[in-house]
Amino acid sequence: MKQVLYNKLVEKKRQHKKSFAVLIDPDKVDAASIKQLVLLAVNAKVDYFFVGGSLVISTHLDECIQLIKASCDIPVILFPGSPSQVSKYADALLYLSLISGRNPELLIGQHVISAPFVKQSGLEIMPTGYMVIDGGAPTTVSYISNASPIPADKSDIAMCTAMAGEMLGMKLIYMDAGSGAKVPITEKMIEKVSCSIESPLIVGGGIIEPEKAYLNCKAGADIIVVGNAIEKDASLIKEMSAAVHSSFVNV
Ligand code: 1GP
Repeated sequence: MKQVLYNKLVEKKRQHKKSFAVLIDPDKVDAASIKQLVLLAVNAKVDYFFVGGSLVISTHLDECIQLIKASCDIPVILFPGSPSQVSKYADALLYLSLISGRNPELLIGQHVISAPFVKQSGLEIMPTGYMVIDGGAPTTVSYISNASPIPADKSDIAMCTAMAGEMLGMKLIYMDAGSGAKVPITEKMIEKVSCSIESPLIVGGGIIEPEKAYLNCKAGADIIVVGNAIEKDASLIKEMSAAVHSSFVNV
């Protein structure tokens, strides 16, 4: 299996370099806003675009990705809420298994059904242990997944879940408070999880301030994902990206 982007991620982690990913929900963009986002992202040295959502209604996923790819070299990584959100035009796919939940469909069921199609896509597949953490109110992901999130103050559960995911062979761990979460994940939980795994750690959900992104990186996040806050104010890309990249410590 292809591991080009993944190997780069691992190398970045080895060098203690942090990355910033802008999450694009295909339902919330059109050609003009994509072009504006790409321009801002290139100028701000954004590392990745994540594309997807727990519920995507529009049918222009392929076009969105083609437009991004035609306008910049920033890798596009699919962050799918369902197998219908697979596009061969992206660079890679977060192959998510919802390890924080106990819904067999999202642990393995949908993967079985879509496996031949996903394999045929030619995408780089990134096996990802996906952990939803309680973000203070129900989010689309917590509702759609039909699974309880990990309570925000139960860092030990998060730690053990991430460890189990990694030992089961998952190459990335994604801790997500859910898009638009009222309360983002605590640094305490991020630190506990990051200290217990070797895999790169993605953190997102409810991050609206650059300072929070910076603190998350200091606590051990390797990739910070921001969606909602940028949908509301695209100019935030610059500050967020700078905050994430400034947390790099050359050791
Ligand atoms: C959600 O982690 C992402 O799955 C990003 O969340 O939209 O709240 O930034 P926000």
